[in-house]
Amino acid sequence: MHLSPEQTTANNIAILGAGAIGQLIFHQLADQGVAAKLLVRRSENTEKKLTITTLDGQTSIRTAQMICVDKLVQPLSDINLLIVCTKAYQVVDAVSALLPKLADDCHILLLHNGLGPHIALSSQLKHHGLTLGTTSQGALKNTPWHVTQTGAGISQLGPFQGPVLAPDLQALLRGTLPNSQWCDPILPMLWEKLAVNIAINPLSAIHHCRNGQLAEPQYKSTIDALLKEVVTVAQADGIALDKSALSDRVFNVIALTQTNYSSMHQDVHHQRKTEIDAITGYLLTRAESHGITAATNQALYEQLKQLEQKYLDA
Ligand code: KPL
Repeated sequence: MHLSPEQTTANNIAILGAGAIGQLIFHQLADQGVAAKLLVRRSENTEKKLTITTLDGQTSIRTAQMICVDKLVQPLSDINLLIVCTKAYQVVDAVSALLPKLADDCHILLLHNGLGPHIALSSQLKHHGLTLGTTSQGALKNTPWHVTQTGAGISQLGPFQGPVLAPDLQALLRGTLPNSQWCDPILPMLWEKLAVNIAINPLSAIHHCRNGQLAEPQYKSTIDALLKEVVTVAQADGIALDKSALSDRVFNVIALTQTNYSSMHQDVHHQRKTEIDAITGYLLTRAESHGITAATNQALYEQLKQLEQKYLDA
């Protein structure tokens, strides 16, 4: 199926980052009649054909307006929502560089893995509303501009700072992201998702295994210790988490994604920088600020950093 590009509404949305999730959301917005612009690095300001294969096996091709952030001359004054889908370690630099080009009333939604960039950004955002979110939708890139949706997942969004996202944009996002919820407060939800990533990502990357293998008995006590530390640090941060509910959630995700390789496993496998600093690293930073030791997380963090350093330095 080939869809025409004139799917515009009064909502001017830009997606920063054209990874699998950024492209998936581009197509999901197009299904709602919104032609989002894609803000990327290393591209021409041009139109590109983007292809998606959805869970039901249907393939669609759409035209996207690409804007190269390194070649921005004009302000992006017409954008009223910026959805940030970059890697966690790119968020602060990428958003900071864009801020002077955005209108004061442009709302920002962070939709990356892990936590942390919201703290660094919050002092820079004088006027912009900031919404935080998490999505467990699955998507893989077959080629740079063809994504395949691999799992339905859920999305949770909620206000963090400044003006709250306008009701029509909230409604649009709720209609765009399948199984999505508006959560106020949002931080407990983001901590729960962080706990899942803390339990699964470093272990699967260090042991070169699929998520499903972490259900084997030899990993049980480590996962238990990792989650106990998460609960303690979250508590000190004012977030109450239930250890047994967290553990159920982690083993449920392990079962549901048993044949998948975690994103951190894939990053290590392809010798890319990982998101460990926004996952385990965030927990350790919060632990340190409260004078708490998180020994099991600390040990995995160091192991993963050593692994990563070997190929990043090579
Ligand atoms: O979010 C994930 C990731 O890989 O980053 C999980 C939930 C662990 C699924 O693989």
